[in-house]
Amino acid sequence: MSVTHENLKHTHNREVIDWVEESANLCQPDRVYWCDGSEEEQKMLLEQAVATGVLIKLNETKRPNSYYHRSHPDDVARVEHCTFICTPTREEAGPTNNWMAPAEMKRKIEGLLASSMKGRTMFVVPYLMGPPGSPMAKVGVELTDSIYVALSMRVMTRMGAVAWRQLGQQSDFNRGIHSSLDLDPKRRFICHFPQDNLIMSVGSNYGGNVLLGKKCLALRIGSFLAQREGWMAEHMLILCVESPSGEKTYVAAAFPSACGKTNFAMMIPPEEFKGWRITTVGDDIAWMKPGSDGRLYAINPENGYFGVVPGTNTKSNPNAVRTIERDTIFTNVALTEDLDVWWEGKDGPVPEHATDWRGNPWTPESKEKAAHPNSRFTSPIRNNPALAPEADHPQGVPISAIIFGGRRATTFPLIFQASDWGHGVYLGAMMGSETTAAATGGVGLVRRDPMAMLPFCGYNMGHYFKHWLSMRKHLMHVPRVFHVNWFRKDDQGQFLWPGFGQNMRVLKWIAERCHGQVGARETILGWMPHNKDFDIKGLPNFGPAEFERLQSIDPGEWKKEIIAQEELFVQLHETMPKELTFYRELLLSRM
Ligand code: GTP
Ligand code: SPV
Ligand code: MN
Repeated sequence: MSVTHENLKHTHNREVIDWVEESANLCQPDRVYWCDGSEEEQKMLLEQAVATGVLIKLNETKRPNSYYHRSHPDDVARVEHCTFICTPTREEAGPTNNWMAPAEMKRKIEGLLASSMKGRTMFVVPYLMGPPGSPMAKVGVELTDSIYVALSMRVMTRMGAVAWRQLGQQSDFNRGIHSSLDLDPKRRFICHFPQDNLIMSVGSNYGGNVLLGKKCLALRIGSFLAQREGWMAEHMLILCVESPSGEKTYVAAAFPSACGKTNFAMMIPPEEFKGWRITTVGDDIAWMKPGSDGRLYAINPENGYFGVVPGTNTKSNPNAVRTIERDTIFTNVALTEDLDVWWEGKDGPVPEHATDWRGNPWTPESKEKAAHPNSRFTSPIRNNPALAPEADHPQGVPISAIIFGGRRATTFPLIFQASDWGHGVYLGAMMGSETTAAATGGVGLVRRDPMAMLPFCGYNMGHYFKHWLSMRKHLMHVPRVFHVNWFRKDDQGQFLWPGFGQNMRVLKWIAERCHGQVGARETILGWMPHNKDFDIKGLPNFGPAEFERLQSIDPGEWKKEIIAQEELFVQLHETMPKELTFYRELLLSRM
C-alpha cells in the first residue's frame, strides 16, 4: 500500500479495497481514512472541520450541535451545463442530457484527478440508500477529499458499518469519486457512467453535485437501473395522510427543485382540520416498486434533509423549524453576532448586524441578500417531529396517489385529476415550471421539466416516458394521478392561493378521491372538485368566487401551453411514445 490507510476494519470486500487502492494511487492523498459512521468519529471529524475553518461551531445554547459552512461564492447550486450522462451511445443519454463517450470522459476526469489529493485526506464513505435490510436499498461508496462532504453524507445517508453489512462480499455497489480540485467552475464536471454504476464529480463542493448518494446515485444512476430492473426512481416526496377516522393514505409528489416538496411533506393541517395528520416518509426522492399485492411500494432512500432555508419559519413550515433547531449544518445562510444563523423569512426580528453568506458585513440596509436564495440545511430525518415510523420500513409504503405540480404563475388550476394512468403520465411528462435558484442560470423562466426529472433522468427521456407508461402493466392497484399548482398569481403578481398548511385542503380531496368517497366534475383538463366538496371553511378572504378563479381554464393560455409542449415533442421526436401524442391531440380537440 502506497499511502497509509486509517480505520480500515469494517470490510473485507476485496473489490472495494482494490478499487480504493487504485483510486488512491491515482489521486495521491496523504492518507486514506475509512469512515465507520460512529458517534466518536463524527465528533472527531467535526472538531477537525472546525480546527481547519471548514465549519464554524454555532452557539451551543441557541443551536445545539450545529455548524455553519460557507461555500465558495461560485459554487452555490447544481450545475446542469456541466452534468454529463456517459452512456456508450449519445442516443441512450438522449437530447435532454449532456453526453460524452465514457472512455473519453474517464480519461479527461482521470487527468484532473491525478495527484489532485496531494496534501489532503481521502475519506472512504460507505453508505446505504434505503432502510437497512430493504430489498430496494442500494450501497454506494464515495471517495471524497472534502471533510464537509464526509460529514454531510453521515447526515444524509445511513453511513458506515451498516452499509458494509448490507454489501457483504457482493460486488454490486456504486463507485463514486469526488475531488474538490480548486473549485474552479471551469474544471467542474459531474459525470455519470450508468453501465459501470460509477460517478465522477470534480471541482465543486455543493450538495447536489457532491453528495453522490442523492441526485447522482438515487436519481440519475437510479433511474437507469430502475428502467432495467422494473422499478422507478423519482424526484418525489412521500407523505402519509391520516384522516380523523385513522385511515392512512400514502401520497408521492413530484415538484421541481425549490418548488415545495419539503414544505408539502412536512405540512401541518390548519386548525379547521381537526383529527387530520400528515407524517413525512421522504422529502426529495422516492424509489418505487410494484409489490406482490399489485400495489406500488415506495421507500425514501435518504436519511436526512438537504432543504432550502430562506422562507422557513413557524408559519410556512413549523416542522422544519423544529428539525433545524439542532444537529444541523447550515450552508450559505447569514451568521449573527451571537453565533446563530439568520435568513430572509426567518421568524423574529431582523438582526441589526450580521455576516452574509459571502462573509461580508451585513445590515438591514444592505442591498444584497444576507442568505443565498439556495442556502440549505442538512439535518437528520429523526429531528422531524412529523417523521413517519414507516420511513424505516424495509418494504416501503403503498402509494395511492401521485401528484405532479410546477411553479406556474398562469394557466394551471390549483387542482385537477387525470382521467387514467396514461393521462397522468402525459401530465407529468408535459410539466412546466419556472426555474429557481436550485440550479445555476436564470430564475423565473418557464421550462419543461418532465416529472421534475429534467436534471435527473439518467437516460433517454422518451424511454423514461415509455417506462412510466409500461409500469401500468405491473400494477393491479394503479395510483390515481393529480396535478396541482400552488403558484398561480393575479394581475398584481400576488399568489391566488395561500399555500403551505392550507394545501391540506387539496390533499383532503385527493385522499377522498383515492377512496371513492367524493365525486368530481369532468372538464377539458380532467376531473375537478365540485365546489361543495372543496373545503374552504375558515380561509380568510377566500370564498367560492376565489376558488372558481383558481380553477378557471383560460382557452387563450391553454392554446399557448399546448404550443409550448410542441418543443419537447420535437426535441424527443425519435423516442417520444405515441400515447403521449394522442393525449395531446385529445386535449387540443377538446379545446
Ligand atoms: P428541492 O430541495 O430543491 O428539491 O426543493 P423542494 O421541492 O423541497 O422545495 P421547498 O419545499 O424547499 O420549497 C422551496 C420554495 O417553495 C420556498 O421558496 C417556499 O417558500 C416555496 N413554497 C413551498 N410551498 C409553497 C406553497 O404552498 N405556496 C407558495 N407560494 N410557495 C411555496
Ligand atoms: C434539488 O436541487 O432538487 C435539491 C437540492 O434537492 S440538491 O441536492 O442540491 O440537488
Ligand atoms: Mn430536489
